[in-house]
Amino acid sequence: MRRLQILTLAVLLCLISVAPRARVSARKHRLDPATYAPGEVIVKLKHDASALSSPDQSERLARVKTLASQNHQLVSDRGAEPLLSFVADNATGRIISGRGLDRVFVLTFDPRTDLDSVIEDLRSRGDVEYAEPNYRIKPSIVLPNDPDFASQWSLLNQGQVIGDFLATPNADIKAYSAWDTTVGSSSVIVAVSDTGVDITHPDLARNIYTNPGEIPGNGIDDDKNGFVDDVHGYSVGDGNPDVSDIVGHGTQMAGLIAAEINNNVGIAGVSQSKILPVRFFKKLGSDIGDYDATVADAARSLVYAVAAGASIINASWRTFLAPDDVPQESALALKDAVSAANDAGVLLVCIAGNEGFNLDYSKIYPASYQMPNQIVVAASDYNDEMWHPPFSQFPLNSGFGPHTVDLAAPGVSVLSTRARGACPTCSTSDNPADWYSRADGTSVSAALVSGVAALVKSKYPDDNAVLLKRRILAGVDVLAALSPYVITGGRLNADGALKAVITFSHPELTSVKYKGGGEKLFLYGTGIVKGATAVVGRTGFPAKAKGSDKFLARVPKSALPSGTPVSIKLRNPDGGESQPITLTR
Ligand SMILES: [Ca+2]
Ligand SMILES: [Ca+2]
Ligand SMILES: [Ca+2]
Repeated sequence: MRRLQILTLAVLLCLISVAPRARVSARKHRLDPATYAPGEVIVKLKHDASALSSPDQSERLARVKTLASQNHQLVSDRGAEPLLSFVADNATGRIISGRGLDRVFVLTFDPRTDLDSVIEDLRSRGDVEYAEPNYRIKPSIVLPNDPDFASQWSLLNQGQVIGDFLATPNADIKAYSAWDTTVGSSSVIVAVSDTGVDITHPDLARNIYTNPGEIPGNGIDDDKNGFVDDVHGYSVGDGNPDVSDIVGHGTQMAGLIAAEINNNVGIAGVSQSKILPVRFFKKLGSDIGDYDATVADAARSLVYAVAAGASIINASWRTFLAPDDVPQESALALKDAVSAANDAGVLLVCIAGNEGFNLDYSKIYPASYQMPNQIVVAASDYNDEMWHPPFSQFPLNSGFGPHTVDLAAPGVSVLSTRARGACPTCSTSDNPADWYSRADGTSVSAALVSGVAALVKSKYPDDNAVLLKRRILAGVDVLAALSPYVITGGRLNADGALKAVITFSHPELTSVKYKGGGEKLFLYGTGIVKGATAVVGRTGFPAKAKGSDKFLARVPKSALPSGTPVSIKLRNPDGGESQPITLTR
């Protein structure tokens, strides 16, 4: 995909012409250059922008370049790229266009350019919906310490000694009890949006997702989803199917979620479900520390995961921004991608971060979008207290937020799989005993929540993100030590989530009618309440009441391609969904 874009760009180089013009920035807070990719700006055009009026992608791109380079010098080799290639007539394309991600472009300016002034300039244009730096993303890495096979206290805590400390019995997620109900279904896909996964690790290999429609290594996008040879996931940052772990972080997440149980090797993950590796961190140089990722890459990873059919996405990373520097709304392309996941009913498990921020006041992304499909996780320790430095409760290591962070889950000294090879936290040993390590942090906590979400989805295959989240939150063990810090006041409990009794509505959709001229979708049914969403294919549109049993959603033609049957259902805010009706325009 990327190669094609570059070819297209090469053809267009002649179009860059205008010289840079210096401008003085009036912004009070200048951006910290360490927080974004040098010279890169993400811009989203309005849907009626003149640059988008051509149906031809090359022509559109040329016009975007012209627009962007009016006052500033774009770099010549990759001056403007679409965030995601527009493939209108497949499922991926409709997910992309559903939230306008086909109108988002990554612009690369000369690195000496004053980006504050570029952004100010772009924001002043009538055609621009938003413009911002391409912020960097960091995985919440905590270096592992020595492996110890004695126990996985997070799953079953019997009061064992952990390092120099004594654990509290039952400060665990009750995985052993939960496994009496289910050990997880292989039809549930959990995307690990991360640094890659060691897919041949002996404790992971059999729980890695295989794309049934893709023939490996033939250079052809056999299943026509827009990604060539994506058999075991994809590397969306580098634009190739190599998902090997370049940092070691994603492999830890994968093991926590779904390491193989009862195989006489290593550890047990929470759920025997399928891991979909979606690498968005890019290798920048030959040094093992040379890797990076941006908001653009992270947004691509979420779209890929949704299109590939994941029902849960583990997002154990956050924007690099220090909360004091963060404007109220930022990383907006990532927000669009989270919206796309929300539309599709895909659960996004997010971290509260490892810096002790109170997210009620400090913004970190994606956690701070606070959308219905997001669950935000803090780290607790083996005594069921918030993760804190040794011998002192303050300040906390774990992020928290009594109004913004949903629950805590074990995140201290938790054993998981370790990637093999050359990467910052990889093992180079030939001894399989070294292919495990302990890790700390909210990344770990989020992965355990993703594992529990997979268990719940295994028991309730029809659950969407909202229902999965409600069961997980209803199932927590409420603990006095956690109550001041998280919304539920509790720690993850797998057994509790499986057994939680929740009530939700059962809206009924009786018929649908599309009036193409005005792009109006009328929905008729009962039990539909205020705030309902019309889910068309995998994109959501607000459904407004027009009388007692009639609802109206404004749905563009692109969501209902002529001659293609599309499933339409209604989703109430409590997560209750109607049966779908298939409509062909
Ligand atoms: Ca493919
Ligand atoms: Ca292929
Ligand atoms: Ca195992």
